[in-house]
Amino acid sequence: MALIVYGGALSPFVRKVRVVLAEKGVEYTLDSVNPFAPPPEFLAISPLKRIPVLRDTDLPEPNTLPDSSVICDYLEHKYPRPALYPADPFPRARALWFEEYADSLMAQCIGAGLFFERIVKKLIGQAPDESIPQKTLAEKLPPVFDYLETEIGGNEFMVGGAFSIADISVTTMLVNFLHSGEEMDKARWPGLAAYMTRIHARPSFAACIAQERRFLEKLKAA
Ligand SMILES: N[C@@H](CCC(=O)N[C@@H](CS)C(=O)NCC(=O)O)C(=O)O
Repeated sequence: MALIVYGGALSPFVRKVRVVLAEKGVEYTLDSVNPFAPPPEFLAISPLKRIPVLRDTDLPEPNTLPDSSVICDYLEHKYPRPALYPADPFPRARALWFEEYADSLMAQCIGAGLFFERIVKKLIGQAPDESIPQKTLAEKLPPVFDYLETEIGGNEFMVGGAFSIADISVTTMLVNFLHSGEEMDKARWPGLAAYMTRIHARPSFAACIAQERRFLEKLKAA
């Protein structure tokens, strides 16, 4: 297979790339890398020490790209159909904004503030500090969900009436919210809850989520 994705399946950023590949019907190999104990050769291709990194073996070296947003943009240009970025300038920019919002504030709240404490710490053998998720759930996440509830309104998709990188970026973060043992409050955020469930039911997301749940079940049992 020409494409190799380096990274762990539970990462929201790795999932974002995997969903883009699945939506475009592109085969790839997932090469597992633990970003908290990366092998030395990984540091050479990921100067920020983060996953994912993509390698395109169709190309001569250097043929690696770090960063999910850079990778997704590359995949969109290499495999344009189906398009996952709106064509018109303003909707395209709005989709990029939601990608940025997801990768920054949502990742901070859900990644560092919840998933890291409850799941990653277990994986790396550290003691969790449950006061961090409690503060995240009480103070940090509600304004994020309020904002998304307003933005989604009664629409099917976040931007431009079509599935896009905005939906992938926002809802990949929500997978980690669910993996952390939380549920979306349907009474408080009905539009967001329905939207999340709809997007997660797409085969591209559902396949990743099922695989990750099997892994998490084993982790719980261990
Ligand atoms: N902006 C990066 C963020 C990637 C990222 O933060 N990945 C996390 C895993 S979810 C990571 O590698 N963390 C390791 C670390 O921060 O040391 C992207 O979009 O790929």
